[in-house]
Amino acid sequence: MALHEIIILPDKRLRLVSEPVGKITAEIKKLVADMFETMYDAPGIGLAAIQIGVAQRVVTMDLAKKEEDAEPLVFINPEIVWSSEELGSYEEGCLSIPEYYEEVERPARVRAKYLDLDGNEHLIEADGLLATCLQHEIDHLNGVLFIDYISKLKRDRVTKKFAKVAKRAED
Ligand code: GNR
Ligand code: NI
Repeated sequence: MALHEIIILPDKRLRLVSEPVGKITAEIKKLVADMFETMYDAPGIGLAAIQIGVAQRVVTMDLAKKEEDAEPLVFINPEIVWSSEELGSYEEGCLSIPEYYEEVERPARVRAKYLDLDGNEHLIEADGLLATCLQHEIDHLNGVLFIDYISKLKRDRVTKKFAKVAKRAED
């Protein structure tokens, strides 16, 4: 396994649309292992492959509380097939936009299909944090970030702040 650097705003790779996984090869399994190591180290509750610079439709997640046993989840080629009209609101954060948190409204419940690491297809219905996190991660696979859902004023403010930090790191 290997710990990877998490790419952060304004890295343009965060806006790429990731490619579907074809065959689940040893390389994909290594990618998943590296993603878990990187996600647990951060720490974060979810990670999309693009956050370590790999534009493949792979997501890792673990929503277990600190005092609970780990519950690693892997979603390959995840796709939302149904969303509730009812919305829910969560204070979201993103490892690619460190230390910035904002309330985001999304469908409260979703159904998603995905492949597991053996290539078997699953359909799940999610609510609560799982629904939020699944939508947040699938957005990453499509080059979408949670700040795309907040007001333009707030988005411009956070975008400028990260651009400034990146610029300062240059010189
Ligand atoms: O660690 C994370 N926490 C989180 C909290 C609320 C909504 C979404 C998330 S996902 C985030 C990790 C991350 O950036 N995944 O892409
Ligand atoms: Ni994120």
